[in-house]
Amino acid sequence: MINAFLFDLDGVLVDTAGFHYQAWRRMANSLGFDFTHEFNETLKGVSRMDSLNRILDLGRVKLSEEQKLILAAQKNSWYLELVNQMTPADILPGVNAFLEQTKRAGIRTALGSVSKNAPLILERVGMTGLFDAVIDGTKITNSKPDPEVFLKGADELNVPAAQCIVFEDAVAGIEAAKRAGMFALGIGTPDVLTEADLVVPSLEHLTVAELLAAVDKAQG
Ligand code: G16
Ligand code: MG
Repeated sequence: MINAFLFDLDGVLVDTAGFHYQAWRRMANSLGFDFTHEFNETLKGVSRMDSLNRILDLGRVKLSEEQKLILAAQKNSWYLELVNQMTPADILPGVNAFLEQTKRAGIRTALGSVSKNAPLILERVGMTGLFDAVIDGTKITNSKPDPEVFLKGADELNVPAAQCIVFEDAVAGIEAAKRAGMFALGIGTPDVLTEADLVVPSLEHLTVAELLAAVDKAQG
């Protein structure tokens, strides 16, 4: 029995995953190195400072904590230049229809994002107030793959973990969902999201009824 859907933000509801990639690459380039799309996959769902540390390790750049904070702020301001241009047209295909079906089915919803910018993004795309609970980077101490963000979401909704489906585009997010004891729906490709219970390319060609039927079948 499924009673709640927990949605990741970046890469599931809106395409800010591409904005993070652009801004981090701009920062790496300014330090004299670059990174690939494959490496970027390992950053998705990972907090700002953890992402920065991983990128600096890759480029073999050693900096003081103070210099790191300056770089993280620079990356965030480049990222926000892109976010501030967002409009409701930036909601990914199929998302609005899927959320309407979710409401009609009486399923509770939460946002589960480690981004500190999540409230701003929701506002830019006109989604503020749409979720029954919002867990963002200001409410958690551990970033994905730690399950904290999804456990807090389920807790605020008062729904047991086993009755939740997590919607995720990130390897770290799928791991967080599984560690939380939830069904993990991957948005992307099965070769990247290998630990997901089910993977679809986007929400565009999936209905709530189809998803619930697939979960029923998977759970026997
Ligand atoms: C997102 C992104 C990550 C980003 C993190 C922190 O997580 O996937 O790439 O580093 O948030 O974002 P910010 O710098 O805006 O606080 P999620 O959980 O929404 O996928
Ligand atoms: Mg994501």
